[in-house]
Amino acid sequence: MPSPRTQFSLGHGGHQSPTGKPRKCSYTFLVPEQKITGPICAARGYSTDKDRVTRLDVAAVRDLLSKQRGEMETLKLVVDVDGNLVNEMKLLRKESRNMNSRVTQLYMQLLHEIIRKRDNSLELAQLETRILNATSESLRLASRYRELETKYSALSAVVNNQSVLIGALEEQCMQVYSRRHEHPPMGPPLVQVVPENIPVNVPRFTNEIQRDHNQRFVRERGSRSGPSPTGDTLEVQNPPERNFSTEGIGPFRDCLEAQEAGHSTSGMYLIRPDEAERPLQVWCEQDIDNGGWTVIQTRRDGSVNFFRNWESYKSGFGNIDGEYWLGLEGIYNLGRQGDYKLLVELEDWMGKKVYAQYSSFHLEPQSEDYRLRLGTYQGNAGDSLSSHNGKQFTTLDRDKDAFTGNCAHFHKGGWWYNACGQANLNGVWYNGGVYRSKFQDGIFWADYGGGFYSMKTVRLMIRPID
Ligand SMILES: [Ca+2]
Repeated sequence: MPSPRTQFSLGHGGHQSPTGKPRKCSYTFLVPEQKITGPICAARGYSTDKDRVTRLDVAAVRDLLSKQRGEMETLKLVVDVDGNLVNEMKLLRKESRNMNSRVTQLYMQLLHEIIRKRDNSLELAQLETRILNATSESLRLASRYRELETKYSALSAVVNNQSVLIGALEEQCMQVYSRRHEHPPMGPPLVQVVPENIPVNVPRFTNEIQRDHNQRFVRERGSRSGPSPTGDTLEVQNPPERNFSTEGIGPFRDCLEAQEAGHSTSGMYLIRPDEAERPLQVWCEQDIDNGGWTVIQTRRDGSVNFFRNWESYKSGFGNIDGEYWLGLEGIYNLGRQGDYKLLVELEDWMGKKVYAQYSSFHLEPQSEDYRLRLGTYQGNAGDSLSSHNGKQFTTLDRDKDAFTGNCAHFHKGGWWYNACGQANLNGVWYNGGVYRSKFQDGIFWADYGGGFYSMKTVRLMIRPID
């Protein structure tokens, strides 16, 4: 770039200096600075031509461009339409695929359903078969049960007959070996009641009997003669043990009065009936059937011997919190002070309890041998006591029954025997229910279990009529 003033220097030869040497001249041109306002072009002529062509071209190209643009638009539209079609196609394809898979799914479902239905129908058929089998099985069991019932009846009859036979044979043996000339006593007819209710258990023949009297009874059984009717092998000569004490709450007229006085728990109470000479200890049952029940007899474990004489049965014996007999005089005194009803509670060896209730109950005085007076029966144990209604009390040493012999001897207890009885609740306590004995001497209630089924527990209780 030149400075604002460009210097041009020109050399001039030929001149020489006075010193003999050629002289040199120099010129300096000052050129004013020229202002350049436009572009400096190196080849201006050619550019001008080119510029003119380009404008035409530009117009043409613009035309072309706009045409092409229009075509592009058209194409774009076409492309758009095509794109939409493609998309639609894609969607349709997708839908078709979905439909296919749905159809497959439905087909599988249908197959599954068909299989399931087939399974169901198979199961149904199996169930039907099973029901048919069960029905035939139950029919078979029912007929088997009937057979067993028949067998049971037959066996009961056999047991009864065999007992009679054994008795007869024993008597014959006794005649032969003891050379006794008098006829031995024949037993009373056996109870032949086929009870409506048979305690369900495995019949178990047992000779286990009352605990504290096992020895004696075994000995008696060993001799095969039974206890003598005179009872000299029993406790007749001994005063009966009795642990009745004067302890207890009371005295009240009876257990209902005790209950009404606010004593609502079952237990030992002291009572003194109106005409009684002395108070008596009793067990009051305040829990069942509204309470107020005076228990006059209990059997439950064979701990007390009930094969006793008249005096024992008159005055009572046993343990109030165990087995006991209140005493005929006491029961008589209770019964004469009001109107009483009687409840007999029986429990079999399966633990099932049944009841017999009599609408009224009292005893006649000793001068009438404590004759039993009963009202009408209701309950689920069966009525095995009404046949004893109006009968006097019989013990080993006081025969007031209708039988030629002494029923107390055969049934081994004291009771209002007829000839002899449908009930023997003061008999021998046998363990296990069904027992084997020469006579029907167990604690039986003929309408519940028959004559050779001994109850597990028994309670006789009385309560004033509401
Ligand atoms: Ca008699």
